[in-house]
Amino acid sequence: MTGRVIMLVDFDYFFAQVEETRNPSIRDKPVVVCVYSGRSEDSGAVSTANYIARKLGVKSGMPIALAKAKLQNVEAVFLPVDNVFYEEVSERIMALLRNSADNFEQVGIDEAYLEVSQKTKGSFESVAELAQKVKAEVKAKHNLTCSIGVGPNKLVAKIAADIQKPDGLTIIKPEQVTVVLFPLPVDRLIGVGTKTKAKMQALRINTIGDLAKYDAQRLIEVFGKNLGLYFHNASLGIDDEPVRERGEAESISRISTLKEDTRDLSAILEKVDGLCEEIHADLLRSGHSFRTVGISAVMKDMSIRSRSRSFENRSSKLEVLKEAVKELFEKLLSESDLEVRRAGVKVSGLAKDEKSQRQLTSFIE
Ligand code: DGT
Ligand code: CA
Repeated sequence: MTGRVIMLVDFDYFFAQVEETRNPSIRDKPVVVCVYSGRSEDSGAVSTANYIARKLGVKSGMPIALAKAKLQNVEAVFLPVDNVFYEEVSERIMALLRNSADNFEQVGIDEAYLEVSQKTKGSFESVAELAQKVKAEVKAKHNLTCSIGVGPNKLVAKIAADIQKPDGLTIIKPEQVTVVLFPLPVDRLIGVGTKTKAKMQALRINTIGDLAKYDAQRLIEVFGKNLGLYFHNASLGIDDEPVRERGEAESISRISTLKEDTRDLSAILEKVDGLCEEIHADLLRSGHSFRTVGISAVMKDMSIRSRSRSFENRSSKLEVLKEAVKELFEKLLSESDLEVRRAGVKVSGLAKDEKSQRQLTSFIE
C-alpha cells in the first residue's frame, strides 16, 4: 500500500476574520475580538485578533486593557465574541471541506484534517493543486482564508500548517519530514506544553532533533511509558492516528439477551443478525457508513468481553456488517470456553455517506 496524504486546514485569525466578512469596512484596521468579563468596562481578555493587530503586539489571552494600550495611537476595532455566529460559519465551511476529503475529522471550531490518500492516489505531486482548490473554494464561497499543511500523517500536517501563516500552504513530503522537523523547537509538537518544555530543556532537549537523538529508554524513564514513546515517535514524525469523524453519532449499538446461555454460533447469530438489521436500518436513516464493527458479550459468569475490527474503507452494507459480526463471535468463542448470555453489536467510526453529504452542502449553500 502507498502511504497516506493528509491535510490540516486551519482558518486564519478565525473569529476576527469572520467579523471582517460581516463588515468588510474593518478589514484594513486592527480588529480585536474580546471576551468581556463584565466586571468593569475593559475587564476581560483578547480571544483573537487580525494580523494587523498582531503586528502591533496584540495576542490571544492578553488583557483587553493591555491590547487597548498597544493600539492607542491607531484606529482599532474592538468587538465582543459572537460564538453563535462563528459556529454557524464553522458548520458551513466544515461541510464544504468534508466534500474534498476521503476521510474527515474536525478539530475545534476552525480546524480539520482531510485525508486525501485516495483522491491523490497517495502521491504528493498532485496534492498542491488539490490544496489550492480547497483554498480557492473557501475564499470564493465564504471569503475566508486558511492555512494548509500537508504531510504523511496528522502530526506532520499540523506542524506544516503552522510553518506559513496566514493564507499559507506548506507541504512536507515523507522524505523531507525529519529535515523539516529537526530544527524546530520541541513545543511545536502537540503535547509539549510549558511544563514539559521546561523538563526537556533541563535534559538539554531544545529542538525536535535533540528529542529524536535522545535515548528512547531514558525518555520513558522520565516521562513514563506512554508519553515517552509518544515523544520519541513524534520527534521522528511518526504518527499512525487515523483521520476519523468525531460526530455526534459516534456509534450505534444494540444488545439483547439470548433465549438461553449458549456456545452455539448459529444460535448466537440468529439473535445478532436481527441486531445487525436494526443497526443497518438506523444507518440508512441517518445516512452514515461505518469504519469499525464491534461485538460484546456478557458471559455466563457475567463478565463482559468485546472484540472489534476496523476496515480500510467505510461501508454501510448489511452483508459486510453481518460477516464481520460472525467472524468476531467465532473469534470470541474460540478464545473463551464460557457460554454467552447476552450479545451486542456496535458500529463506530461513523461518517456521512458522500451522497447525503452533497445533499447537506447544497442545502446549506
Ligand atoms: P491563527 O490560526 O493563528 O491565524 O489564529 P486563530 O485566531 O484562528 O487561532 P486558533 O486557530 O488558535 O484559534 C481559533 C479561534 O479560537 C480563535 O479565532 C479564537 C479562539 N481562541 C484561540 N485562542 C484563544 C484564547 O486564548 N482565548 C479565547 N477566549 N479564545 C481563543
Ligand atoms: Ca486558526
